[in-house]
Amino acid sequence: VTELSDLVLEPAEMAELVETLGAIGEQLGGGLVRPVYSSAWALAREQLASWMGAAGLDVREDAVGNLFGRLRGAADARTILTGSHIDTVKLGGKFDGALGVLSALAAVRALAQRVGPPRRSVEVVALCEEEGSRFAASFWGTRGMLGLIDPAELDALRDEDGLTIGEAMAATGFEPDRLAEAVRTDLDAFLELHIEQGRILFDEGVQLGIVETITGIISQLVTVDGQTDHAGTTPMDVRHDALQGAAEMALAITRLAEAEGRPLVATMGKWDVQPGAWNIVPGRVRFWLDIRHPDEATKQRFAETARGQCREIARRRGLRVGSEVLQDVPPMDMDARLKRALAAAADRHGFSHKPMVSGAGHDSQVLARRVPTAMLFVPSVEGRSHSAAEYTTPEDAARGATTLATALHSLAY
Ligand code: HGY
Ligand code: MN
Ligand code: MN
Repeated sequence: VTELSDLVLEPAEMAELVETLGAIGEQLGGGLVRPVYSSAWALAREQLASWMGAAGLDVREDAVGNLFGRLRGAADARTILTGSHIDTVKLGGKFDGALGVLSALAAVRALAQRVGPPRRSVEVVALCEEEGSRFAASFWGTRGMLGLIDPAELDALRDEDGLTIGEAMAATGFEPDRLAEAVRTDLDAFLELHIEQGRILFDEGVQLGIVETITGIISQLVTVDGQTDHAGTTPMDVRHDALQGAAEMALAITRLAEAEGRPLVATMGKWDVQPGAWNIVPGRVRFWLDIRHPDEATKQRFAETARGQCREIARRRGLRVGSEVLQDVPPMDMDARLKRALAAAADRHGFSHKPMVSGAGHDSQVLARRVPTAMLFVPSVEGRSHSAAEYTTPEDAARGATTLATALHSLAY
């Protein structure tokens, strides 16, 4: 019989895993750069594969670069999958994605070594790409598993050096034309542990979050075209300054979001100003607009209103404006049975928990389209994330991994 203590993971073990993996891709000034199909990404996967192998799991990678460690069950055919993404944002932290992969590894390793073979197979996954930080791919690994990658993306998605995602795959040993082989139809459940990336659990002193709904995200690339002119000789009233127009649009969108109120958020974190000379009136400005809301209709309505404001400002300033939708994922509810399994697991250890909405996007919101899915949050100190300041204490990480191990045990044995 399984003792509850068999399912307990210790803080020291989690800290060791996080620091070892977190060193791969870490920059001298702090922060991680570990985009998909990069050398740091390949090294991180090698480290994970070696841990998985040492734990006695069957190690496999698929056509897009997702890495799996399988604990084979007596009834082997179907799979309970658990994990998260291994890629990071530019100068990200050591926990976003990684802690979900490492908690899955630690949990399944504990089950393998302390409990023995499960009835139903359990698999750890390091999803190859979630962040869209190198290519505007977003959820590339998950979309590969669900057959949601359009082959046209292989030649269309380019990184800042102009390399296509297909070329980057080939350069890392993956064959783009074997994409379809990544599709899986054997998944019965997906559990993703993730840092909260907000500060609700931290502020309220609650130990775990059980996600009800993951917010919807629409990302658009807004292009404003005006006219380059001499900065010194062109009077303000005759300019067609793309930057002034784009700046007015950014302010208008911000005011719209403030008027809409929580939980809507709008962010314009990435800008490109051309030709980018201090003494030339900018002719073309592009900004990436990220809009999120847990209600689909509200999300779409806000995006449309924002587009209308941009058109109005462009007209008034004699500019042209266009927007291209880069990703548009709907909000997604998590699976009731799996949420109950997570809550019951937390209760068995006396860990406090609360239901939450995720303001961050996650692979789970895509996998949930085809597979019953649930997410477990652990606290982020001061809610910091997408930053080198991202931190989760070893004690909180251990509670998360222990809860995951306990929930997996209730599902697979
Ligand atoms: O942007 C997000 O919410 C996620 O970290 N990709
Ligand atoms: Mn992230
Ligand atoms: Mn993440």
